[in-house]
Amino acid sequence: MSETIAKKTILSGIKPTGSLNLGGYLGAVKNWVALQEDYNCLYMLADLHALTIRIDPAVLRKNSMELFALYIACGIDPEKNLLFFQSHVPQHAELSWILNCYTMFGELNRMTQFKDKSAKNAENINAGLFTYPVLMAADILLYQSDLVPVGEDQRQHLELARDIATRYNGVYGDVFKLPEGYTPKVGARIMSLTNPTHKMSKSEEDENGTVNLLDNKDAIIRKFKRAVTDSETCVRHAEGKDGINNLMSIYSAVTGKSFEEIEKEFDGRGYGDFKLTVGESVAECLAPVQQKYNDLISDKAQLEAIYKRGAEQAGYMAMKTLRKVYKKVGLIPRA
Ligand code: AQP
Repeated sequence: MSETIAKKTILSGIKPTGSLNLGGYLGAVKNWVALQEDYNCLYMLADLHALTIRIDPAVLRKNSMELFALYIACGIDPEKNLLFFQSHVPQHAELSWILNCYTMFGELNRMTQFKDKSAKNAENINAGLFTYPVLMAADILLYQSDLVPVGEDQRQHLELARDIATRYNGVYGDVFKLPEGYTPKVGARIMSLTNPTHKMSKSEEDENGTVNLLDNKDAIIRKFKRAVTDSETCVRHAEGKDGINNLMSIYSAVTGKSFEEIEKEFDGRGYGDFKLTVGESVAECLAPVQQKYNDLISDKAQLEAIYKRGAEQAGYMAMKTLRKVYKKVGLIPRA
């Protein structure tokens, strides 16, 4: 058996609902880079998922190309991984419909992310927001993925994907592999700099709370200088010190230093000093990513060649599963 066949398959993706920020980078993309040697990795750009919110078409196009180039600029090698746009592989939407018919209303109604997101978007609680986890199940099951890196907020969706697969397999035989969650060795949940009890999110309204990967050095340092801390002056990781804990997590993720080392380094030094150092180290960490991004984004032909090849190869894998699924439920095979 060749080495490639023995490797496990991992699938993940990010929605282009905004610019990639430090949360998505440290919490997801940076870990993906570390996986590319040991797994068959499929990294999609989850553009269909982005449509559950109203987004200006020009903004969506810009975000999508930017995010695709950033995947590569962050170190995801298109020669070692499959990189593609979800919307370029129509089997995602096709399988999603079939799986909708094997998902119960009550199951979707229990999804806490649906409740959270509909509370935030009371004027646009669309059916896509409700069935989002079914499309996510289709994304995962199409490629017979073994592992899916998921943050805490996606864990319930992964459980649902397993339940849907189990239900389908129970009727038709073992068509879908049951995916497991993958927890990265180093995981960081990055919080907003101005509201450190909330995660740093693409849709956050306060731009000072979010550090985007393409922010320039001055903007990065300015945002860190304004970061919310607490009334102590001691850099230590402790309950209730959400702002400092978050800054320590960020500093630890970009430098590799442990919390203990960080506490020692800043012993007796004030918060101003700490915030400036964190800002500078983040800017330093992002400089090569930005340099590579600038080279890539001006080479549209190269990007197009990469996503075209990605969609062809992903489509080939996806079709194998979809053909089986269609056949099992009794649809006439395509001539
Ligand atoms: N702040 C974060 N800390 C750690 N990990 C994060 N991720 C996102 N924000 C953080 C991880 O990035 C991956 C892709 O996320 P996504 O864009 O598909 O969905 P999301 O988690 O809903 O991201 P946002 O920024 O909050 O988007 P909006 O505002 O549009 O809903 C996931 O693996 C996620 O865990």
